[in-house]
Amino acid sequence: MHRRSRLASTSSTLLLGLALTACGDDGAGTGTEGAGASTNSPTSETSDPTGSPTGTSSTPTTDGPTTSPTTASTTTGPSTDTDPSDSTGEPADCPYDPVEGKVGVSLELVASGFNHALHVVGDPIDQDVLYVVEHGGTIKRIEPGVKTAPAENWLDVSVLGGSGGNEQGLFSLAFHPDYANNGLIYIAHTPASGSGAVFVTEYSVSDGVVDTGSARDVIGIAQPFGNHNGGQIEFGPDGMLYFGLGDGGSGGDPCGSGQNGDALLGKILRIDPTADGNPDTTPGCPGGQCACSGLSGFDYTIPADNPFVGDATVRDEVWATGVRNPWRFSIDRDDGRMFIADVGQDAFEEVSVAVAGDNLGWNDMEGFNCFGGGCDTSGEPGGLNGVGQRLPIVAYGHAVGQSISGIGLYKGCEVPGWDGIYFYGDIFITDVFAVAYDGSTVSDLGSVAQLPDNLVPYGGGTNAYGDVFIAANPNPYFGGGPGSVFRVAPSK
Ligand SMILES: [Ca+2]
Ligand SMILES: [Ca+2]
Ligand SMILES: [Ca+2]
Repeated sequence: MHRRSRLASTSSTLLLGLALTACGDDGAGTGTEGAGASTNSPTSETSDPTGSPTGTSSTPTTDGPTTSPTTASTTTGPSTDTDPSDSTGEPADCPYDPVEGKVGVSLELVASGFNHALHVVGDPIDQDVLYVVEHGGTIKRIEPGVKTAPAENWLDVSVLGGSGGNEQGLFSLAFHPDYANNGLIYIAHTPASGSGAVFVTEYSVSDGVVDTGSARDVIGIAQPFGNHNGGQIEFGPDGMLYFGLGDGGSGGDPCGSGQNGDALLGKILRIDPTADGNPDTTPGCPGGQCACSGLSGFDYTIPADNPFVGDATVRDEVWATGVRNPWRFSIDRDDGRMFIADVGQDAFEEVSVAVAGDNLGWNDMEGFNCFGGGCDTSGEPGGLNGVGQRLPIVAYGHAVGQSISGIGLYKGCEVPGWDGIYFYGDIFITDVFAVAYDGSTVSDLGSVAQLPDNLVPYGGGTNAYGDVFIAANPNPYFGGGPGSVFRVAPSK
């Protein structure tokens, strides 16, 4: 397969493109050739994906090539927190002295000692408090200034999400938009059996304590294979809950989920988790190797303005179709666009920016290329191809990385010039990449920082201030050792 160059244009007049500089020397031996400080990486030449894993690809996976990350250009800084929290849930005044103009990235260590950190979420009320989701089913509450993961768990659902496989367990946490009043939180996880489905479960919190007896499964979707569980949940600025689901697993989407409108697998869903009194069921899978039974006993509300309401060919819960394994995504809190880091098969990893009703192409396409059979490769990055499928804004081949992992969309007050920059990485390399997309022009900023100590990004998240945090773990995933959380900060 010939990889056509699909490098995005970078306008020198773009605020976003100018406002961030790559920081640190992306030296030799990173396995990220071409992924340095240029404006067109990691979409560097990747037509020779030698070293890519054989067989099915999954994420997180441990069968990728050994990488040799470089040392980091990382600074650790003091806690930047003041105490601007209020009781309204509204973002407080900026706790930082804003930095104007062109500024590089440093990775500020927040806290260490986590057991496979995957997701970082800010407390909507106590805005200087972070919650760190750990893969095995625990969530740690991190008070300002705390540098080591506390032994105490804020929530322990390890009994729910069996983590015997590297794609099973607890995936993400979301606070209800009206959390200050209703105390509701949501988690996404696999069931106690470890695989076979992905669930979103609601809990109520009072006086900061989770009532584990309040658990209510909002929605669950059966999976024919153990991998590609997706698992990101996040509320959008519209107050709705977005839920990313992988294609059901194995490799190559053998069940055809991505382009099957009757399936909820291979989709981004949009629901109101509030029960409306009408019971809901979710579909099973086709037969054969793709056999799985539908699930029932849920009650959520399908928003009347969902893009496929009224379209009998796609289920009403669906917001976007054609994703493979949207392990991490971030919603733009200003306009509702979704930046999706969609894990590729054996050739390309991609970032796409979706709006309601989009078809993101899988499994007709992998990145900008056809997967398996024919497809339409016309169109510009971020735009539509000739059959109406949304193309990525950036993609990179498996000579760069093997499994993309989204980190977060910057909306912070500290560096106004970074507004709208999406940070992402790959679980096989230490790089932190950055890209922005204003709806017409892609600003591919390439590698802007390196994680220290051979840590790699498994995910991240944001807080009420719009800061971006990185959940980093040792590479390889099961090689042992604790993970850390970093804040994306301006270099001093
Ligand atoms: Ca219902
Ligand atoms: Ca429909
Ligand atoms: Ca795609």
